[in-house]
Amino acid sequence: MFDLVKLTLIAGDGGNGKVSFHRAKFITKGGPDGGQGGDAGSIYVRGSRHLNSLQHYAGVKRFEAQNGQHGGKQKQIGHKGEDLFLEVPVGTIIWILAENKSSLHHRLHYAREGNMAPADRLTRYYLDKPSGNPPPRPEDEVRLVEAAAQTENTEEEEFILRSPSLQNVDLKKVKKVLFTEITEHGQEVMICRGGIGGRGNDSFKGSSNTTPFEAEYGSFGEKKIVLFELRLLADIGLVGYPNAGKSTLLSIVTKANPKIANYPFTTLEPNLGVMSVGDREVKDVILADIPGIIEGASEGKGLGFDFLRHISSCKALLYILSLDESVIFNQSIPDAEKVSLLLEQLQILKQELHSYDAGLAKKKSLISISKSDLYSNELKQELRKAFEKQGTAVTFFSAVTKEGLKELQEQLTQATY
Ligand SMILES: Nc1nc2c(ncn2[C@@H]2O[C@H](COP(=O)(O)OP(=O)(O)OP(=O)(O)O)[C@@H](O)[C@H]2O)c(=O)[nH]1
Ligand SMILES: [Mg+2]
Repeated sequence: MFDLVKLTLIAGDGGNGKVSFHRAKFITKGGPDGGQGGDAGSIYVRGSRHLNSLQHYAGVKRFEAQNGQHGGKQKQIGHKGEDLFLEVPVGTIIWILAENKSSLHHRLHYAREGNMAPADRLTRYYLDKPSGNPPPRPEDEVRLVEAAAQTENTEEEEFILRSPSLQNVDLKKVKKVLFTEITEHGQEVMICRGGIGGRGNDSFKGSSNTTPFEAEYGSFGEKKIVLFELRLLADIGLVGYPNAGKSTLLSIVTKANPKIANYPFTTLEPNLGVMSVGDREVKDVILADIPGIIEGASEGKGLGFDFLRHISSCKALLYILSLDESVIFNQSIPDAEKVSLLLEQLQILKQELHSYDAGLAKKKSLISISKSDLYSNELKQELRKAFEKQGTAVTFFSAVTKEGLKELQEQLTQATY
């Protein structure tokens, strides 16, 4: 699944102002007439409901908007550079990994939407003879976001900063800054502002300076290295150990067709399914089946837990607890121990979620025990009591006998309100 891409976005630079003087037959000492440079193109991100992955960014990773053209003689203003629009699916979150000075400046001082500051003119004036080309503008630089904002960098950040290109940066080591979230179809956000055109020498004339050799460089456009992250927009996240029956549940209550098998970590990437419940008023509830979580997932065990971001915007979670058949049918393990194993499983799952994101662990949640066809009535009774004692109701369900499924579907629907 293509749900994470790193892109380099470069807005155009503003065109330089021109230094020139009016020349015509019989006029040898005309006034300054150097035109202003054109404003550059900006880069926008636009939400689209017709997209459901970031697949279309698999190839090209670098996007540039047009520069503004330089100003000309006879007060000619340079052409404006064209804007660039990047379409992303609704649900895309945009992070900044690195940026140039004008982006940093803009973000720190004016980063309120709808409150666009005039682009900074950090490298401003140049002096020139009317005939020649302006001296080359000083180089722009791109730095890592957090590192640029800090006064002291760690050794690691220093190392990254020194790297000539930031292309090979390990994303896990970079502190990223949230830029925006695209939540609606048609939503447009300017992500890299184009530079503005520099003024030509015509703008610098005055009573004390009738022959200004002074003009402005166009300002730098914003450059950013960004991360587009697509989060699935699901109502309910299914959370459980590997092999608990999460994908099986999804396949029964929705039309989704996930891979199901009798070994752990069958599911490697999240699956979505739509559950339509209700007789008169049908409500669609989107379920997200994710890979299994084990103790130590937060330390990278199993498949880790990066995929948890897909359920971070869910309205509720369904914990699916399960015991291995070899445990359930093992006569030498007393029921009391099986009970505590399941109680403990819930604690571990919650802990792992908590270490990913404290908010996630606090979400509204339902507790269920899968594969109820394998449990004796006595054991079920004891489990019910034990969970109730802890203040949690537990629902048993089975994909084999269909026990509890209707009840569970109703509870899940209710939980989305
Ligand atoms: N007896 C019984 N077996 C079940 C039930 N539900 C699922 N299973 C079996 O349990 C095994 C695991 O099912 P999955 O749905 O793949 O489990 P999962 O939680 O998605 O597993 P991972 O993707 O590895 O995390 C499969 O062999 C299923 O056939 C059930 O209600 N009763
Ligand atoms: Mg699965």
